[in-house]
Amino acid sequence: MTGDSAGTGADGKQRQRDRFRAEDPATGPLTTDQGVTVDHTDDSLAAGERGPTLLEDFHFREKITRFDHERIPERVVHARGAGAYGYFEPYESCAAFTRAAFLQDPSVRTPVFVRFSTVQGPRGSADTVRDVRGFATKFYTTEGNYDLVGNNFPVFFIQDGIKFPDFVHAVKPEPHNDIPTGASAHDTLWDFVSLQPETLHTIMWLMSDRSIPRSYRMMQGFGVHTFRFVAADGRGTFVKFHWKPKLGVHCLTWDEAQECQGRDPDFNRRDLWDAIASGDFPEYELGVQLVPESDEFAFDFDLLDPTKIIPEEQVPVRPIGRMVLDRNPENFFAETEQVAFHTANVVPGIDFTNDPLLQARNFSYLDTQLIRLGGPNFAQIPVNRPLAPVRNNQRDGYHQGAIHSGTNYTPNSLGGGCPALAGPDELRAFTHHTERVDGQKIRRRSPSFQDHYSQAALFWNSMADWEKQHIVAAFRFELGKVGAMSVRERTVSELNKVDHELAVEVGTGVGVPVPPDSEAGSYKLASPALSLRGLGGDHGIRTRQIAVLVTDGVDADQVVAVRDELTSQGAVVEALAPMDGTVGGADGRTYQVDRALPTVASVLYDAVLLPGGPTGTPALAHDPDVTRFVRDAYRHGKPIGALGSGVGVLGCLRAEGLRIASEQGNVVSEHGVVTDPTPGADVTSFAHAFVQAIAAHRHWDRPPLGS
Ligand code: HDE
Repeated sequence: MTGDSAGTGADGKQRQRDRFRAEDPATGPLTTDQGVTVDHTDDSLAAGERGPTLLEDFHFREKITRFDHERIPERVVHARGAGAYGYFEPYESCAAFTRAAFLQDPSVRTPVFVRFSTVQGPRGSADTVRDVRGFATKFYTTEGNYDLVGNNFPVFFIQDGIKFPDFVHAVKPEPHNDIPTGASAHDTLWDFVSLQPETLHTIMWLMSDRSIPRSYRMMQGFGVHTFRFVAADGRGTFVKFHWKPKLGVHCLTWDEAQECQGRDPDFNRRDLWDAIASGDFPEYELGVQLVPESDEFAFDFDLLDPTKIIPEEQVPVRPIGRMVLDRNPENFFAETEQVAFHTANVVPGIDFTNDPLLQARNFSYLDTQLIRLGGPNFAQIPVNRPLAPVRNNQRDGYHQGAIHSGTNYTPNSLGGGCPALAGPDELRAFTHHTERVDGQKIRRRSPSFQDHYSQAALFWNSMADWEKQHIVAAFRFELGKVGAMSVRERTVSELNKVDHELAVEVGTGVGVPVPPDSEAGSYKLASPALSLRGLGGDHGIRTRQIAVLVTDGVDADQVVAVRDELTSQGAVVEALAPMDGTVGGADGRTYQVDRALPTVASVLYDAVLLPGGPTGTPALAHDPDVTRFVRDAYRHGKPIGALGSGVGVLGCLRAEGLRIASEQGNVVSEHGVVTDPTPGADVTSFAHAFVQAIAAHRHWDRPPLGS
C-alpha cells in the first residue's frame, strides 16, 4: 500500500476519508461501473416488448450481479454493531510509563473509530439482549493503528483461547434448530457453564444489570487482559485499561429490555446515532491500573488470568485521557461493517503479556478478517487505513488497490535498498519487550489459574440489595429456560461454591435441590467500586429522554416552564399525545405534539411528566396507552413527575397500590415520584425535585405495584 498520510490531528482521518469518497451523484447522469452513461434502468433489454431478456444487456447483468454479491459474511461473534468516529486526547504525558506517541502530548488529538456490539446475535438481532457488549477502539496514531478491542465487562468466560470455539458454540443458537437468537437462556450454554467453573465470574456479570446497558454512551469498557506499557528506556509496566463514560453507567431492567426488543430493536444503535447527530457527543475517560513488573506476583490471583480483576481499591484507576465521539459514519457497510479490529495492532510503547486468551486473540482476528473481508488487502479499506505511511514488500492478493513500483524484496540493491529498515536508535520502530521465558513445552493450566470462585463471590458481595435481586431474577429466568434438570442442578451446585444465599435463591426459583451450607463458599471480601451505586457519573440529566404526556386543555405555561428547566440542563423533552398533530392549551393556543402515544412506549424514555390543566388532562387517565405508559415507567423504577390535575392521572395506579403522599401546596418526592397537586402552582421547586429524581436514573427502593 502506498503511504497516504493525511496529516495528523483530530480531523486527519476525515481528510483521508474525503479522498476515498465515491463520485458525487449530482455531478452527472447514471453510469455503469465502467463509466458508461446509462439513460434507462427500469426495463431490461428484451427481444420484443414481451420477449425474453437478452444476454447482451450488460447493464442488466452488471446491476444484478453487483446486487447478488452485496453481502459479506457477518462476524462469527460481535456481528451486530454500531460505530462512530471521534478523537482521543491525553490529559498529560504518560512518558513515565509508555513511549506510545499518542499518549505524550495533551495538545495532540488522535482520531479514533469505535464499534460497539452485542456478541451472540446475528447482524439483524435486537440491541437490548442480555449479553456482553463489545467496545472496540481504533486509534489512528502517527505511529500506526492501535486497536483496544475491549468489552463492557472487565473479565472473560474462559482462561485459554483454545476453549473459545467451545464456549461460542455453547452460547450461540443450538445447532439443530438455530434457537435462541440473541439470548443465552438455553441448555447448551448452561451445560458448558456448569461444567466449566472458570466461567462463573463473568457469568455473575452477565446475570447482572451490566449486561443490559441503557446506552452505549452509559457503558464502561475494559481491555480485560493485563497488557504492558513500555517506556522509552525499555522499562515495562503492567496495565489494565478502563473506559469510564462521562454520563455514568446506567442499565435497563430486564422487563424493559425485553419490551424494547419489540418496540425498538435498534434502541442502542439509534440512541448513539441520535445523540451524535444532535451534538450530544458521548465522552469516555480512559483510565489505567498500573502495576510495576516487580509486583507481578503480589496478588492472590494471577495477573495473566483474564477471569480476574484487580480490585480498584487495591490499584486505583488513574485517568489518563478522554475520548469524544463526534461524528456518525456516512455509510454503515463501508465503515461499521468493514472495520477490522485486531488485538495485535499495537504501537511502540504498548505490548502484550503471556495471558493465554490474549495470545489466542492475537492469532484469531487477522485470521477471521482474511475470510470476512475477502483477502489480505483489507487494511486499504478507508476505515482501516492507517494515517501513518505504509511502506513494505507485501504485494498482490485479492482487492489490491495500490499500484506498487520498484522492487518487492529485502535486501535489495536495485531498489536503492528501499524501504530501509529502521536503525537501532529509531524511536518509532516497534521492538518487542524483552522478557525471559523458559519452561517445559507443556499442555497444562498453571496452578495459579485454579481459583474460580473467589472473584465471582467478590462481585456478588459487592452488590446492593436491588442488584442482588436482579441477579437472582436473571438466573431464575435463564436456568428456568433450561430443559435439562441435571444442568440446572449442576449450575446451582456451582453457585453454592460462590455463595449459599445465592444458590438458595436461585435453586428454589428453578426447582432444584441446593447443596448444604457446609459445602458453600465463604468469601467475605467486597469491592464497592463494582456496584452500580457509585457509578452514576456526574449526576446530571444530560441527554435523558423525558416524555411529557399532553392532551387538549393542558396547562401549557406549566409544561413550557418545566420543559425549559429540563432542556437547560441538557435533557431531551418530547410531547406525547393520544394523537399526532397539535393539542389546544388551556390558554387557547395550539401546541405541537412530537409523537403519538400509540407509536411509542415508556421503555423508550427515562422519565415521564404528567402536567396539569384546568379541563383536559384527567381525560388521559382513561386512555389505556397512558395507563400502560405510567404503569411501566413505575415498574421500571423511572422518575415520574405529576403536576396539578396530572396527579389525578397517576390515580390510574391507585387500584394497584400506588400511594401518592402529596398534599395540596406541597412538592413531595418519594421513591422518584414527584408530585404537586396545587392547580397552577409555581413549578420552580417541583422542577428542582424532578431533576434530582431524574439524575438518580432509577428508583429501586420503590414499593412494587400490587403490594
Ligand atoms: Fe473477540 N473476536 N475473541 N473478544 N472480539 C472477534 O474478530 C476472539 C474476546 C471482541 O467490533 C472476532 O473481527 C477469540 C475478549 C470485540 O469488529 C474474532 C477470543 C474480548 C470484537 C474474535 C476472543 C473480545 C471481537 C470476530 C478468545 C474483550 C468485535 C470478528 C481467545 C476483551 C470487534 C472479528 C468489532 C471480535 C476472536 C475473546 C472482544 C473471531 C479467539 C476477551 C469487541 O476474531
